[in-house]
Amino acid sequence: RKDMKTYTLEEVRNHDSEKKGIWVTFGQGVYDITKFVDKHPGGPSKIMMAAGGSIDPFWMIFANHNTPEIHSLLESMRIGNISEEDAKFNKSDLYDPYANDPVRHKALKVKRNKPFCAEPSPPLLVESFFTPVPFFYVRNHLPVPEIELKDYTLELAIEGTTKKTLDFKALQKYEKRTVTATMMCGGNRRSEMSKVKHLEGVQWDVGAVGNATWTGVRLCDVLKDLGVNEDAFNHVQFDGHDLDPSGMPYGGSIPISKAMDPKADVILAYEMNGEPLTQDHGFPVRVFVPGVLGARSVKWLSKINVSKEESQSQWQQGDYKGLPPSTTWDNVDFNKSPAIQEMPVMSAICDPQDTDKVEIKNGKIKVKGYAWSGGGRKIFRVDVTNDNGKTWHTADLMEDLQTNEGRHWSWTLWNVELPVDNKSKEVEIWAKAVDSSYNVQPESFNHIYNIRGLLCNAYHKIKVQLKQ
Ligand code: MTE
Ligand code: MO
Repeated sequence: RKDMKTYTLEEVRNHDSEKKGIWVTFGQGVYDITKFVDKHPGGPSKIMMAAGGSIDPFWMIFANHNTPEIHSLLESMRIGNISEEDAKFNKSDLYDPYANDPVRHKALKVKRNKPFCAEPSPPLLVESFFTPVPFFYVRNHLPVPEIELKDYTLELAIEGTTKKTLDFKALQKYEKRTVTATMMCGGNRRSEMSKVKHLEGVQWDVGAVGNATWTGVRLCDVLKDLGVNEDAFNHVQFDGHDLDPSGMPYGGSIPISKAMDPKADVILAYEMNGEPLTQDHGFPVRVFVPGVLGARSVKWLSKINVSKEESQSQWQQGDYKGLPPSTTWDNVDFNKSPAIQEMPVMSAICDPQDTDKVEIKNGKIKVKGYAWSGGGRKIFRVDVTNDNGKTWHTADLMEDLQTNEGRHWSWTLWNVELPVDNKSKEVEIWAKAVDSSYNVQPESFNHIYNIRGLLCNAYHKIKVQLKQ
C-alpha cells in the first residue's frame, strides 16, 4: 500500500459530494466510497456525515463496523494514503465515547462490546419467572447516556411542537402502575438463522429475552392529560437521550391506538423488578411496550411526539422490519415492508443446551424452556419431540400470574420429561409453541430467512449426548 498515491487532507476534504466524488480516510488510507454510499446498510445519510473526512471517530461509536469483512470491503475501495503526520492529526482528538459505560455482571455473555450487547446463559434464564436485573439481556445501539435525576426532563409534543415538559417529580404525580411482562429483542435467536446464510448483526443465542415487573405511569394517562385526540393522529413516537455522532437520538414509534388503550398497559417505567431502573436499562425513565419487540421500548426517554407519521428514526425505517426471504442487500427497499410491532409465537429449549451431556433418570431426560407470543396472546401449549416429530410430548406449563384475556404479556416457562432409548448416544430435541390464536412456529429457518435476521421463531432444535 506504500506505493499508492499520497493525498493531502485538503484534497480529501474537497471530495464530499456525489458530483466531486465521496472520499473518506481511515487511519492512513484514502478511500473512494462514491459507489458504496447508496448501499450502506445504515442508510446514505449516516455515511455522508463522514464525506471528505475521517471515519475513525464514527467507528468508535459504531464499533461493530470494526470487523475483518468490513475492513476488506473498505480496502477494495482504497485509492491512496495520507501522510503519517496527517493521520496523527486526524486521530489527535479521539476519545472513547463508551469509556463511561456502566460495569456489568460477569454472568452476562458479551456479544458485542461497543455498543454493549449481552445475554445470560439459557439455563440461568429459565431458573426464575422474574429475570434478575443483572442477568437481564442488554441491547444498546449507542453509548449509554449519563443522566442525573435532578436534570431529567421529558418533552411532550404534538407534530413536533412542544406542549409540555415534565421533570421526574411531575411525571411521578400520575398514578403509579405496575405491569408484569416479557421483553424480547426482534433479533433473539439470530445465530440459528445465521446457519442458513451468514447474517450481519448481533449473533444472539436464545437469551435476548427477559421477564420483569415494570413500574411507572401509564402512557395513556399522560396523553389524555395532554388532551390528545386519538382520531386525529396515527402514531406515538419516542426518542432516547442516547445520540449518534450527528446528534440524532435512538427512536421508535407505536400505533396511537395501542398508546392510548388503557388495556394495552404501555408504561413510562422508572422501576424494574421494584428497583429504580439501572443505567443500562434506561435510567431514569424508559417506555415499556408489552407484546411488541424490544426495539419500541425506548430507553432514556427524552421525548414523546404524537404524530400522523411513524418515527423517522433509522431503527423504525431501515431496521426492525421483516423483509422477504429472497431480498438481498443489493435490492432491498425498506419502504416496502412495515415496521415490526407485535412479535410472533416463540419458544426455546434452555436446559439442556445444544451439545450438552445429559443424565438419564428412569429412562427419561428432563428438558426446560420458555415460550412467549406477542400481542398479549397466551401460550396454550408447548410440544416437544425427540424422534423428529413422530411422537410429540406435551410440556407442563408453569403457573403464571397474568391471566387476563388478551393481556398475557409474560412468558410461560415449561418443562417436560422425554423417554429416551437407552441404547442411543445422541438425541435431537425439537420444541414448538402454540399461542391463543393457534399460531404455531414454522418448522425451519429456510423459508423465513431475512437479511436483517429478525423474527427468528422456527422450531428450536438441539442435539444432546446421553450419559450412559
Ligand atoms: N432505547 C434506546 N434509547 N437505545 C437503544 O439502543 N435498544 C432497543 C430498546 N430500546 C435501545 C432502546 C432494543 S433493540 C431492545 S431489544 C431493548 O431496548 C433492550 O432493552 P434492555 O437493554 O433494557 O434489555
Ligand atoms: Mo432489539
